[in-house]
Amino acid sequence: MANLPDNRALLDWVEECRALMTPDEVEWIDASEEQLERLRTKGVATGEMHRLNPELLPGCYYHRSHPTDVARVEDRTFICTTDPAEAGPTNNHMTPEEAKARVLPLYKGCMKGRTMYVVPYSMGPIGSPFSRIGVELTDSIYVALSMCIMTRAGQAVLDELGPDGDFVRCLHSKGTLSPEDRYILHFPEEDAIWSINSGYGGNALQGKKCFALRIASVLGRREGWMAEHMLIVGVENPKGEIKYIAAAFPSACGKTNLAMLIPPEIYRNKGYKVWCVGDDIAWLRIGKDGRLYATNPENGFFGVAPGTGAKTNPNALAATRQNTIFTNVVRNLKDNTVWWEGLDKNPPEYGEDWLGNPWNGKTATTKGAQPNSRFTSPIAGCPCISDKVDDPNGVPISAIIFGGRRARTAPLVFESFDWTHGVFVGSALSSETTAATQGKVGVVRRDPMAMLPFCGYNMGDYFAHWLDMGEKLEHKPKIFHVNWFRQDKDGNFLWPGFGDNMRVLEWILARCEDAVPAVKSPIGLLPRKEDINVQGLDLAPGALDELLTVDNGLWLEEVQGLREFYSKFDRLPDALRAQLDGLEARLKG
Ligand code: OXD
Ligand code: MN
Repeated sequence: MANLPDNRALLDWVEECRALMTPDEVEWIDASEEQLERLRTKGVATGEMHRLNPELLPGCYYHRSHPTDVARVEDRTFICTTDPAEAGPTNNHMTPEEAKARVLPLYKGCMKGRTMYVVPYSMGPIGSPFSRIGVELTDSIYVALSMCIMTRAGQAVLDELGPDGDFVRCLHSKGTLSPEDRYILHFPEEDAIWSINSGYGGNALQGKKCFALRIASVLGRREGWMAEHMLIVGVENPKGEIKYIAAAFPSACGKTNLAMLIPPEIYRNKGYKVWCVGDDIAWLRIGKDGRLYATNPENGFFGVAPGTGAKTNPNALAATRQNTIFTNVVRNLKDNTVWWEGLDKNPPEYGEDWLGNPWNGKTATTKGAQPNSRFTSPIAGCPCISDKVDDPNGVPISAIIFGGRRARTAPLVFESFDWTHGVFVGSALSSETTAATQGKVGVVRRDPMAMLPFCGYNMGDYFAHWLDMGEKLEHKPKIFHVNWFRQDKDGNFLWPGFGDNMRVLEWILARCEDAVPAVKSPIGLLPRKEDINVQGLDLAPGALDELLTVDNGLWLEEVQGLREFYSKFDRLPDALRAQLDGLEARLKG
């Protein structure tokens, strides 16, 4: 039994929501092992979850979401502010009144026959000045258990909250799972989140995108810090010094892989190591010493399963070998384990696909795992986890990296001229669709700072906030752009990626220490060819030259595309428009 604090605001709100949704029971989550085990057993009994092989996958469970409910629903995601201009041109908007009028009737009585779980959780180490508390009410055991993996949840959070502590009010119900009535609503004026009719993680585990990005971005602007869609990684050199990097890539561009990179053998032999602090979200603040500090507000990984294998990311795979909940992957009925495309070359013959149909991996013509199938794993299970993940002050950031998937335009790496130019580079972040995902190569999707679906306020103001943070930072991290996905004329990748991205990180960190010179180009500072270590790499002849080439013609097209994108924003800071003009002039120059 949880020990409840005498927090009137919390107790009144829980009672108000109970009266609205009328669950049969209310259970407070203290996250004791005894309670969690009872919930797992209940989840198995109701069929919500299936217990996997305790020898091969100890503490692991299998879950399926509804087939119409397998991804974030951006068209059903709203920022609910009194003034639509506060949500800005890149978000869906409803006023709080409109949103509540539409959704309150859906919540009415929606938990009848169910238990309402009250999940107190902390984003960030409990008690850190960086951290924030949320309380999620949910009628899903899967959500309650997943929140206990993804966040620090339970009694310690209630104790931290105490009688006067403030919290983000998070309301979730599976409802009927009806897609037409599915809503993901954010109320930044009252620090509240409501989602209904989805059980999918990105919509229902509200600590992640809803709180730690959309609501937190608003808090950050108000209070002078930043919530970003960034991994955090530490690179240890042979002297034992660790430098930290934060990097923003749009979804499906390899954030988790970079966060858990294994350096190539020549680096490992010299003593280089890489430590993962986080793979998806960074909260960034200015420290007393005038540097930028980052914490990972999460406590687990909500990773895409397909493509995660012993070659691509052995550290992520190791994290999934215990205490993990798998969603929508293949069930191997022979040994009661799981499988997905890209795990290994040995799919089960006697399996069940993500829809629950019999599936034989040796003869199947359809994919067994849903392409967005997931694992929810505790961060502690990752072999390269940094010993700083629980540090209340976070880690000092030496470099910020933006990255996208561009076949031709962006070079392997470049450095921005200064902070303002770096903010411009982030605002221009984009990725191209690939043949594999869309059937059409080269369609550019603009995704500023990889935050397009996650910025909780007007993106013009968000750019201004970035510029303002730069003004306040006495020691600014350098800002870089990378592109692991450059292709030759025949569509072959020029760069091997994965562990070999260490070679680029080495250049980036050398630049942060002014240890190597760089070459000025119209778009930024490029490496000299000899400063990228290619020892032991089997690059095609001329590949490195091509990787470092800037094609002025293509970049002038990029300027046009960006001008069009910028025309959406009525609150675009002048400094960014000036940067765009400056880039055009240099390219024409
Ligand atoms: C995620 C995403 O799930 O970016 O992390 O979509
Ligand atoms: Mn993400």
